[in-house]
Amino acid sequence: DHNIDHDTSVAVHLDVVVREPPMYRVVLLNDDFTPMEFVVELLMHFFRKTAEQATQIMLNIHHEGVGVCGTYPREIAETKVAQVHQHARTNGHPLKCRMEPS
Ligand code: TYC
Repeated sequence: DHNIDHDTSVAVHLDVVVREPPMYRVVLLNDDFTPMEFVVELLMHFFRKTAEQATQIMLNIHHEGVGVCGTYPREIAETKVAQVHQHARTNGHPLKCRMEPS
């Protein structure tokens, strides 16, 4: 009969495919002014690094010019960049933070 609602009388087949979200690296850039200790403490606080991990990452940035702090889905990466800039500006440092597709 043409009045039957087939959505209520027939089981609808759903192929549910869950994929990983696109990921972004959050990187810090070197500069000549931001104190090393400030960068280490920032890496511990915002990127959950140990003191040893944070020191290694900071020194890598100091020597290479750029370094990866972490890799996150887009919205989380955007929040990390904003938090780093807010924290750096509040404390009078020119530290730059960026995100890039990974
Ligand atoms: N180059 C800075 C100094 O000598 C330290 C520094 C490290 C700054 C990493 C920024 O992302 C940075 N005080």
